[in-house]
Amino acid sequence: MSEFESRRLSELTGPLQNAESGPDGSVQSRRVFLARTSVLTLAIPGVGAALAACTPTGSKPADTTHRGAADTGRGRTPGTHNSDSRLDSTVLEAEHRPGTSATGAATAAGPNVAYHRYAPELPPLPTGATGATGTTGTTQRIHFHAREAPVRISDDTVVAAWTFEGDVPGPIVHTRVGDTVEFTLTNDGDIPHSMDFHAAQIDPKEAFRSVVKGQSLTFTFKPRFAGAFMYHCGTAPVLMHIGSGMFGAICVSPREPLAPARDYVLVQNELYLADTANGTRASDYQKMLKMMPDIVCFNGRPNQYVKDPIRVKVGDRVRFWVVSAGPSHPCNFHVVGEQFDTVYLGAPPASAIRGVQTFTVAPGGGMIFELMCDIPGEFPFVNHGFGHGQKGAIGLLVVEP
Ligand SMILES: [Cu+2]
Repeated sequence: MSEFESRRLSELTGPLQNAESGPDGSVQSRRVFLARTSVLTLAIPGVGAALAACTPTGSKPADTTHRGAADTGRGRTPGTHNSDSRLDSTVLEAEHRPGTSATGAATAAGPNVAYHRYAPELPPLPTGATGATGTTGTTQRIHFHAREAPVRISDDTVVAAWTFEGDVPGPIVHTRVGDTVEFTLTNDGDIPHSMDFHAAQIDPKEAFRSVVKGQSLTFTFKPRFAGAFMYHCGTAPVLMHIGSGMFGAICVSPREPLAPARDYVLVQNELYLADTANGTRASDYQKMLKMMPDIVCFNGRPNQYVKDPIRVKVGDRVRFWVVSAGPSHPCNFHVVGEQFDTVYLGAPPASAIRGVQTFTVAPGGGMIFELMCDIPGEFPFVNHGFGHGQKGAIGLLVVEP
């Protein structure tokens, strides 16, 4: 970043951080909040470019022969503008509390939403089936709907979430190096959303651009490297969209299978909560900026694997695919009473290190941790940054005889 850009960014972040409260503590002008947010996103390299690509002049014809090419035509009304950050003002102009995720669909019927445990098991690689969400040969077709919906994260808390497929995190995607992922996003939400796969090497201006309500976007890519990767909505402000639930894991296996193991996916995220009128909690953008989360958890729910542990047997190898979705904090992954015999710093099977107690997964990153369950017992897996562990980033691995 140049000195000019650096100075520009600091000029912009200052006012934004102070934009939330008026003299009486109420939220200040929605327009002021929005304007500053929009300008900030334009100042961030990549995000600004992505926004520019959302204009008609930024669109390019589809090139479906190129690896990672985006299909700009499917489901898209010709001439329709894609999102820019100004459209995110929907968040601020509706009847709900400004600067939160409390869009209408995200809060409707919130108190009546049922709790469910997020299944942490890595789904098997798709095999040969065909269909809307199946595979054809080595092509896996995936269709996600962006949807604003209430999600119960505990007995007493329902969050007005922005989701992929109605849950937080979104579905676990499992693919393989060199296979093709053909991904379609349809936006059923009120505000623009998008998809950014960290496992893809692709032109983000095309593939990761925002999609407005009722429209779809399709792109394809072939993962080059194995590993645990994050996916997330990249619509501005990205902080708000990740912080409101639009993230998940895409696990890429190497061509040569890894050693047999019990594979589990843990996506750590933070929640920054505000109250709404009907008791549903909403994600609070100003709290996100201050990076002081109310909850830090694995797979969207605090302490869910303490209440309902992950269970394996003595002799099992356990492989954790750990993704740190943030939006802002890392996961310092540790299993109490155990040691990782293998941690892959990069793509497995290369870059393995041995005999590890704790390793930090950066926000927006993912790593694979393996251990052998030689003895029975209850082994807590935690974010060993215990301010986060205390807020819900803890679970139990129960090793049965
Ligand atoms: Cu979004």
